[in-house]
Amino acid sequence: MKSEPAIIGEAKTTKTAGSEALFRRAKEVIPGGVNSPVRAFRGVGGNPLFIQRGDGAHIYDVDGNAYLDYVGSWGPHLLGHRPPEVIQALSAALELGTSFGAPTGREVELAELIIDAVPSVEMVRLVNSGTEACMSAIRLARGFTGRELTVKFEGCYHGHVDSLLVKAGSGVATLSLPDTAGVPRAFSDTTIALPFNDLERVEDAFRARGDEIASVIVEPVAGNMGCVPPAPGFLQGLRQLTEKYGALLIFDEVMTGFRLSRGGAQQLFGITPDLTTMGKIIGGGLPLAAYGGRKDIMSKVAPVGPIYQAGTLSGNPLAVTAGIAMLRAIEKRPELYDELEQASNELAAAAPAGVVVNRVGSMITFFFQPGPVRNYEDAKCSDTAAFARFFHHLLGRGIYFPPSQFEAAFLSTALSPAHLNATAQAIREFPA
Ligand code: KE4
Repeated sequence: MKSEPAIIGEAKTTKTAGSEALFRRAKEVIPGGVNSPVRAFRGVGGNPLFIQRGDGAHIYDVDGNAYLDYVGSWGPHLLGHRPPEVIQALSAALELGTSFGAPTGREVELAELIIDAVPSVEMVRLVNSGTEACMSAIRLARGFTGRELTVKFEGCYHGHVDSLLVKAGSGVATLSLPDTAGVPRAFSDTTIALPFNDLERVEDAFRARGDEIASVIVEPVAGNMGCVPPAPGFLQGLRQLTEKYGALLIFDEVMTGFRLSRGGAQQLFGITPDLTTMGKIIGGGLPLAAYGGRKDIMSKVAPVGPIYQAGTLSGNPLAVTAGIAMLRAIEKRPELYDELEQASNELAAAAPAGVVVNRVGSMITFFFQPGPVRNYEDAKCSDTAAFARFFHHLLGRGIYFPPSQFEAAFLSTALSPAHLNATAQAIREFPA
């Protein structure tokens, strides 16, 4: 085990020549020098750090600087970097090969683990990304209902699915991009985007076009406009409206799945969706996601049904191995969710004056505004320049937060009390 870095949280100047040189090279060959826009630090200014490795609660950049990691690869690393169970399983799996394009027993095992953990999932299909999972789930909903419209919520992000890039969150919000560049009007017209937490507007949409709406897709706890919890009764209201009008309720739990509880947000809030998308944690840091739900719906997916979805590397043996190790490790530690709830409460208590904190379990966002933040319009009133100063204040103290006001920070079980104390102290020292 490599030695822990120097005490985190003390202001220090950091050498970043290596990252800067790599960034210059990267921008010549990769759009914006990154393979995903939100990594580019456009939301906070400055240049992205190029990461050499991760271990436990830390990531280390190419210049040797250590950071407490509150991004966790945008969610997968619930147990911190390189959890022993995952690394050992992957090392053994490498001896068996990487991909076969044929079914493997491990895929069955992971499917069974997901079904055992997530209350509403009776059958599941493994894919490679959350985008694929959400794209497939809304297609399945259209095919199953024979309807064409999808209801989504402003500020929620379900991957770069053509028809869902309408008032989307995450990188789209961070970069203030026009919603539908490159997406034909015919696609975006199949999506109705409504304010999150506004049940009346959902009811109005169903009254007006209920017989055309195939599904409502929602992040049950929004993370892509920053963390925004569901208002009391909102999720239950969506469940009742979709049942009343014959539409499917899709919980996008790519971020919340296995993060907020072993059964995800649906277990935490006691709601049973028709379909669920998952990702991030279930791949243990490797490319793996899934969509699943009622057997009568999933049985419409090819090759048993007429709704096609496929993938060369779907259920990839290495990713599945990491996922199995992750879910088994989580299963052994049911107390981790209470521990992370207390940990995020400690950070929230350190918030500067004038900053409102939204959090659910290990998802937390410091909004630089008095609040409340209940939806995307509220979130957009935040002082993003102040957030950028906060981000760099923490970074200079060896603490790596998401480089955007419109993202959730993630806590991992690898964070020790000393790490949390140092982080809370650094937050308190932020000059308001
Ligand atoms: P991916 O295609 O990025 O695996 O998953 C898309 C997705 C779907 N649904 C939810 C709720 C998500 O949060 C995501 C992806 N999350 C972002 C971070 N907020 C990924 C980070 C990035 O785009 O680089």
